[in-house]
Amino acid sequence: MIGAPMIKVANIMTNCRICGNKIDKFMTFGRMPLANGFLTEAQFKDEYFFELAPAFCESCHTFQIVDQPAPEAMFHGEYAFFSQTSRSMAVHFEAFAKDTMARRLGPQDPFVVELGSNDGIMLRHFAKAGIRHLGIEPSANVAEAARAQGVNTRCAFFGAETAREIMAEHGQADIIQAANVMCHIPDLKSVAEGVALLLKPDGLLIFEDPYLGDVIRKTSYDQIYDEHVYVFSAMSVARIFGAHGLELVAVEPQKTHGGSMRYVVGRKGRHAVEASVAAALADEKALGLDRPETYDQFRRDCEASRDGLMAALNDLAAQGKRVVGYGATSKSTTVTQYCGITPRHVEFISDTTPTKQGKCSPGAHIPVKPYDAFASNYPDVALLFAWNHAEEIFAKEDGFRAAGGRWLVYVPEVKFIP
Ligand code: DWN
Repeated sequence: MIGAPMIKVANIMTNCRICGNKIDKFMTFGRMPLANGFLTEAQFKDEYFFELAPAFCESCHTFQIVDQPAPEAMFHGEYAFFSQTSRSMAVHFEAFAKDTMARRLGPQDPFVVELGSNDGIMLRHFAKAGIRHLGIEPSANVAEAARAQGVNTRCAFFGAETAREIMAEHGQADIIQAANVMCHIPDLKSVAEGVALLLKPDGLLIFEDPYLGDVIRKTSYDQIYDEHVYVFSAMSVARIFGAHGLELVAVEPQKTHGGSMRYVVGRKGRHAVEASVAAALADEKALGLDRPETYDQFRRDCEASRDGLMAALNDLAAQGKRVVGYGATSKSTTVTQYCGITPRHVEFISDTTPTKQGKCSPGAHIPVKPYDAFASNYPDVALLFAWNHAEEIFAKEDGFRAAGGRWLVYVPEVKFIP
């Protein structure tokens, strides 16, 4: 655990966080460190581990991890992830902000709140347009980065209490947005309560997160890690917010993070429910997201993916090939730890985030180096941990391919490119 108080408490759930039904893990990814717990050698001895094991609630169909480290252990003053490290995500968030402004925002002095506003990557567009806004961000360092760009930011976790404080200061919100945030919050009841308080009568909550349908279809098991306590579906979102007088009124699939879903939620009966909701629910039923057999199959798919990736990496090691990881993602912690990838397989991981460089990856302790280390001495193979940014990365890495380099990917299947 880096830069945070030594909180070793994990929240082990035997009951669903949403409906209270009994839950049990359907598989385990084993002993896991914090996904963003990049560390120095001196910190190896104090490294925090927990068991990463997902469960599916047979009653409300919410996919969740059983054991989660305390939020303060994961989100703190030295949080390693900054949204602005990917150009395509910056483009995506600008489009998200502009779509909200064009289609969802009323004309009269609207007020927009963003939960988990990170470094202000989305809210800065509202700030630029002169729209009243407030970001709620629990990690002090990223909140500061947002303020430096003129984005009003409060350093806090969001819940009913914070909602009351915001209302007292600014009034109710027209829009509450969140991107890749809701799935991080264990106490969603408090968030839904806060949303129900803070939203104007015709206001909307619009949020997006990695989509369970894509995780199951693509075996992208690396979306499961400490920070992602939930992986949502339309089924689970309808149920979670439905219990608080709110209703799912639209869903919009997104390409980001290997397949995400944007959910639009309003007060019950205040908005027409779009056809996209019924279509998504039918699609999820057809995919079996409400059936335990689907998750048994997912476990087998994860094992096959792990075996395929390790066969490829062991083969490369036996041939004496140089393999370098590309992107020290949070997701890669699940992959390295579950599969058993070590510095013997992957020499180092190249990453453009200064706070990760010079440290080692959590658990596997693979050194993280600046991009120059990759570009100045291309390896034989680059293991694409940042597979969700493949389009952006492939477009700028012609030189690596021209030098004979190959990509190794594992989502949706283990394969070499070209
Ligand atoms: O939900 C979450 C998502 C949105 O972001 C968080 N819990 C944490 C984080 O997850 P992640 O670390 O898996 O996200 P990314 O966007 O897949 O991380 C990409 C990593 O790769 C960053 O560390 C930056 C790096 N990178 C790079 O070195 N070169 C990225 C690109 C595009 C590049 O060209």
